Amino acid sequence: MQNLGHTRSSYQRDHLLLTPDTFIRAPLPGMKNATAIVHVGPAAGAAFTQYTVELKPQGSFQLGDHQTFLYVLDGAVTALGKALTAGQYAYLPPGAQEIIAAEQFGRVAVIEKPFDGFESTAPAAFTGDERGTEPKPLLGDDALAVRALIPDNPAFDFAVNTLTFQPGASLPMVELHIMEHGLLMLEGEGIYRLNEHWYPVTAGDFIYMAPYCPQWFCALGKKPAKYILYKDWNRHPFSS
Ligand code: UGY
Ligand code: MN
Repeated sequence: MQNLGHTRSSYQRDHLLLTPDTFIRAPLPGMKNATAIVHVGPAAGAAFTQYTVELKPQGSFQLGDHQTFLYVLDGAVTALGKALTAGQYAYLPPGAQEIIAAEQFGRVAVIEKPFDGFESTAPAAFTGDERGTEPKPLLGDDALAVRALIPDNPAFDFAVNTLTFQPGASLPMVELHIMEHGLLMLEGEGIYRLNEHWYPVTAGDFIYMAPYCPQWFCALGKKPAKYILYKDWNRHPFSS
């Protein structure tokens, strides 16, 4: 734990890198035998919230008022009456009041976003399995596979994708866009460029990118690098 004051974590005007050595665990209201690592929220300027929940045996937590996306990282949890294991996920509309529970243990990535879609009501709840989603090459690059976990439907006001980079693969360009991102590194390692900083990143790290943060990634090492990525989507720029 003692790193003589050194960490890769960094908080800048338009991005945030949080590495596991700086994670602080605290339960959120309604959590039982569970704790949360809050990665980002309005306090850092984000229009969404992302946290990781760690559940012990008989652990549970209740969803808040906003629409929620859950992605199981480890273990097993029950949501919408289904047992979900690593790589499986669920979407819940606002006000679902769902209780997510683990019999043994679970680790879940949670994204919450106030609904701001084209339609007046949010889409219905659903569950899915990443293994059942079709990998699509990004801009024709077979070394970079994108899996969309949220249906391509304008009723949704955000997207969650996983991106898997073969060693040496990179984003085809430095991206600079109005959408913000929450990113959790799931596997492997690489270099993330965020604005004028180049960070070595590895599995377990979290990144927040504010609107217009210049961004680029290249996978290093001998194994693929993979991350799960939130972005606001299908929204007019006048939306809050
Ligand atoms: O979809 C995206 O904006 C994505 N390619 N960005 C990223 O990976 N930083
Ligand atoms: Mn992007």
